[in-house]
Amino acid sequence: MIVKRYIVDSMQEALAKIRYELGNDAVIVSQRKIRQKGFLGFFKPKKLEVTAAADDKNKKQDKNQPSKELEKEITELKEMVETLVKTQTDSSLAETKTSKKTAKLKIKDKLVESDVPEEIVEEIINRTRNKLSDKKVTNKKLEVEIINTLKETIKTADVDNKRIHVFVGPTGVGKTTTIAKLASIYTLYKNKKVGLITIDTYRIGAIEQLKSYAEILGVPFEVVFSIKDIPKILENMKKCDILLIDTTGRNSKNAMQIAETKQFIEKIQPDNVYLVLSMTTKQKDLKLIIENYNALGYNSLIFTKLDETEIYGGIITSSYTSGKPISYITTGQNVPEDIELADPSKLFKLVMGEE
Ligand SMILES: Nc1nc2c(ncn2[C@@H]2O[C@H](COP(=O)(O)OP(=O)(O)OP(=O)(O)O)[C@@H](O)[C@H]2O)c(=O)[nH]1
Ligand SMILES: [Mg+2]
Repeated sequence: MIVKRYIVDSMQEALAKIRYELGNDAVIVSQRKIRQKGFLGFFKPKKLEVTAAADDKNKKQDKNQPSKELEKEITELKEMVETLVKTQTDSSLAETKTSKKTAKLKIKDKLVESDVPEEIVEEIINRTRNKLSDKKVTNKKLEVEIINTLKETIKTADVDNKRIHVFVGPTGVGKTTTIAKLASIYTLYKNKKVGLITIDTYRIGAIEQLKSYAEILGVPFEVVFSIKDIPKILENMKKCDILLIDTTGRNSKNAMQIAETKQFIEKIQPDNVYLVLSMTTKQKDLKLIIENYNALGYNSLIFTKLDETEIYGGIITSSYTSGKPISYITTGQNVPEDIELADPSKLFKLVMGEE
């Protein structure tokens, strides 16, 4: 049996020493606080005296050779420290990675502020990233490229040279008013012979609304009550340079209504189908409308009521979802003043809040 006394500052220190010198099986025989010796001992903090005992066989064979247990513990400790360091490095690496990825892309904030749905924003950013051959681009470069993607997304189309135009879209977005504006411009400023047709016999007053514009402009006007009337009506209007055809506003979620309008369009065989969308529509709904109206094979977009909002993210949402060009934008109820040919750079500035 070996008995040893340790004067230490703490129990922790004592245990470490005992374990090291006497082994794991050592037992503490006693402990007490003692005052340090010497003149100044009184003023110094008390020390701890610990007495421990261990069997001879447990005594370390060689003070300089750590015991098996200690060796094991040291290895375990080493491993723990290594894992700790690794986890810390990993997480700080991950942090830098994500912070790089999500690091304030100003353009992203702009799009989100403009109510562009999150999934569209992410798609635009990912599409841009994939386009870049160098995957380790700086945020600055990525921003520039995203702006390019956005600019590419906003396409415009001049469909003035086409003859038969059908206007489709949800209820109340401004289809009839837009037709009246365009009919006035073609007649009064472009010297074209316009014919107005409506297949909207659904809503009370719809016929009269377009008819009154036709009368003011002095242009031919026809109502399609049934699909079978179409060939005859088109024949009646064969001398017109441009035919503008109004349709009933449809709830895009009603597939039956969409299918009904589709039958008319198939019979008319227009050169261009405009999908008329209001900028005041929520962008999640715009996305849905665009997808549901796909069945009608529209070629270009008209955005109305830009005067009624200050958030123009719908331009991106609609262009991105449809992939179709924008032909006109309308900015008020006045016929014919409040309509403009779509200008991509102006539209982009609107989205960015720079216009
Ligand atoms: N502020 C504003 N109002 C508009 C604009 N375009 C149309 N409107 C108004 O929106 C309302 C509906 O217009 P309509 O042309 O009847 O809409 P519609 O799409 O033909 O409607 P339905 O035939 O019922 O589906 C009217 O009060 C128009 O004056 C625009 O650009 N800005
Ligand atoms: Mg209408």
